[in-house]
Amino acid sequence: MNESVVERLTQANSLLVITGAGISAESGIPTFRGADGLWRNYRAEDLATLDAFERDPVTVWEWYDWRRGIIGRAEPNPGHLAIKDLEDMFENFLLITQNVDGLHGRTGIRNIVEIHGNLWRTKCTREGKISMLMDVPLRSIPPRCDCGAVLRPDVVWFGESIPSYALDLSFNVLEQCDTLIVVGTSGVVYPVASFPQTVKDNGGYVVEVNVEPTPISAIADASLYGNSGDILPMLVKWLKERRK
Ligand code: BV8
Repeated sequence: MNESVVERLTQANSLLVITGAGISAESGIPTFRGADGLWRNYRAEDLATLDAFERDPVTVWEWYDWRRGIIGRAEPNPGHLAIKDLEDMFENFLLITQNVDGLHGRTGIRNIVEIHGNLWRTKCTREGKISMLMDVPLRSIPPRCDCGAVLRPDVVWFGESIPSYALDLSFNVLEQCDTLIVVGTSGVVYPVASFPQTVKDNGGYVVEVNVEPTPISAIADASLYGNSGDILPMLVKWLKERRK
């Protein structure tokens, strides 16, 4: 483990963690841009849009039903659990996740922003009402609200704005945090892709955890290459030993 990283994390006062699809890869969930990310040869970017949903809600819901089936059988992995440990170790802590799989929430983590939403929630396309829908598989495609209107997944699609509460909270923490660990993201989806640079611009220390270099590697103070399910528990173990 990189000694300077542990040293800097030991001194951190406010820790921000950002995760992407890579944190869930070891739980068996396909990443967005990885080789296993395709479904019926569609690219995620082509399906995760309002336009695709309005054009073909059945196909988009079949894609979510497929993902919900995989996620429903998945468990949080040691990487998710290590981030929960970090929350317990730092008084000022926030997790911003781009993932919509809900796996972080299943660790009991409290200080979390699901900035792209959660695919276990639905929103009525007529009333805007938010509900939980846990059926796996879905009983009808597309699922409908009691009012009869089609439901949509309560996620942020490409071309849609991030909910203002999530953006405001994220921007506040970006200004205040002195340390960022960014895990398992290719760093290509905005606005989250711009967050590590914002932390750097504010004098913060940025650690990247990924299996391969990304655009974030160019600005990170340290890049730890390997599986997040291996690296994060090791980081937590070292931090706990330094705090004894
Ligand atoms: C917005 C929910 C205002 C749906 C998702 C500025 C410049 C350019 C473009 C834009 C811009 N501002 C806005 C845009 C447009 C767009 C955008 O960024 N497009 C990109 C493609 C260029 N952004 C938006 O539309 C956002 N809205 O900004 O509103 C606006 C709107 C329009 C125009 C201007 C302004 C909304 C974006 C949200 C999209 N919704 N998900 C759903 O999931 O069903 S995004 C989707 O991508 C997921 O949430 C996913 O988490 C996220 C990011 O992808 P990654 O997590 O990074 O996943 P990926 O597969 O790419 O990478 C996985 C990584 O893990 C890899 O690096 C891999 O090496 C690593 N890895 C793998 N295994 C492991 C591992 N690491 C560690 N351990 C392992 N074991």
